[in-house]
Amino acid sequence: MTSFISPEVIRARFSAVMSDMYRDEVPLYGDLLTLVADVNKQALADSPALKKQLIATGELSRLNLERHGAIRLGKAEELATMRRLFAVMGMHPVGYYDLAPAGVPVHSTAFRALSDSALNQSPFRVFTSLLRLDLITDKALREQARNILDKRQIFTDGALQLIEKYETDGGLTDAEADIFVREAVETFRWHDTATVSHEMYETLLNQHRLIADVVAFRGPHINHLTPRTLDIDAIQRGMAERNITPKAVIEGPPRRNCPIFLRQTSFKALNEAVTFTAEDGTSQQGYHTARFGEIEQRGVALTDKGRQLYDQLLNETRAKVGGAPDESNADEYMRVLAETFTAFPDDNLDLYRQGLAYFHHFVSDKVLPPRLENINESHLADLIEQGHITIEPMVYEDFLPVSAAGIFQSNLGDDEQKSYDGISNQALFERDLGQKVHDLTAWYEEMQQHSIKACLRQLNRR
Ligand code: OOG
Ligand code: NI
Repeated sequence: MTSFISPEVIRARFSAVMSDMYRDEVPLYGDLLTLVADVNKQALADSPALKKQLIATGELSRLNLERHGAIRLGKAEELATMRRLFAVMGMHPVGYYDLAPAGVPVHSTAFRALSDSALNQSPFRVFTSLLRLDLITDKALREQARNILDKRQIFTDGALQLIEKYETDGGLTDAEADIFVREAVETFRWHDTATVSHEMYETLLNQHRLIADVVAFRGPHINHLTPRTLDIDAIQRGMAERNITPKAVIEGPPRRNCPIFLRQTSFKALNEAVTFTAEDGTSQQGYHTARFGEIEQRGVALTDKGRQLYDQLLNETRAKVGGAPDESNADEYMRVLAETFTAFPDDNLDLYRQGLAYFHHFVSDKVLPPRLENINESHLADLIEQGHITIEPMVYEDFLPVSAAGIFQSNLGDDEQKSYDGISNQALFERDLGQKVHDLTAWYEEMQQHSIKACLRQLNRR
């Protein structure tokens, strides 16, 4: 019998190969990794409690492997095939993000592993956007863009064959997995030649920079690869010291004792030389800005109730400073943000009791077992109160639409703040994708229930 290699191993290999490729292509990314490794080491040395937490949840061993990337696709078939490609690596679509209201003509999902143990083996994830050509107002240009995209094939024959093999056989052998990784990574590579003329590029650019980024190239080059830090404020300072200019504000919530959701910063996109090809076949030199650097700090996943409070406080902050933050009001924004978020409880037990965040549950080995028959969920609050069960934050594995829009915007140029009114269309996205996305909140809810049930079973056995 042939033995197959686990999707977790394929994903880990792919993530390492992708990281090496991106380091070769964007040397600044290598500098960021060094900075992040230094800051993380320091943060762990400074806080034994944080280290203990990350050991309990299994996150410590994955910390230095942790990355997310982002790509932007041009057509429905690309999205459907991308789903199949990621499935080979055990990555599945979670969540629907509509970026149109924030002025970015895409809708997106994130491909990632689904189980706790799979995530801890390799947390690699990819924020994947599909361009919404329907939001191009100029009908002739929309057709032109569609024709250009129709002609491209972003996957290699080798990758397509192995995806099919995986689907029919139910797995890949070790040797096949190596070939698959080599072939799959080709899709994400940077190309310094465009598929269109410089004139066409400019026309696309004038509709939206993002449209040019997708339509003018042969494939969906990975546009950033984001390592995870334990202290993003230290990173923001460290970037400035190394003469890497960070974006004006850190996206997401302010600094807190109990980090929530996701805080992200980035440095501006690189201006890269590109060769364009005119209609008559002659080549023209030009530039394109697409790729940038990003770093993130992850905190606890919030419940719907927590997310509502988060959105409310973020909106209040924006209203107080008069809109989305930029270079001119960065300090003011960060100050108002911190002040406004004092309304968000900043203690794990408070977050838990008020149902604002999700937690892992563990049976404590320090406290004698409770004298109770038939322990069930109604005892949970008391068990936690008395220390029989301890809780640790469940890390947020996903993305935030407002932050994502902020990251897109800061790298596209500040001139593009318009918003699209087109209807958000998850059903259309899922039709193009070829399946429904996993519901984001339901996923955390299920994980938390799973951890509670496991604890109760363990207590009842004693
Ligand atoms: C994706 C931006 C979203 C994040 O971390 O929120 C993202 C893109 O620029 O293509 O990666
Ligand atoms: Ni990102």
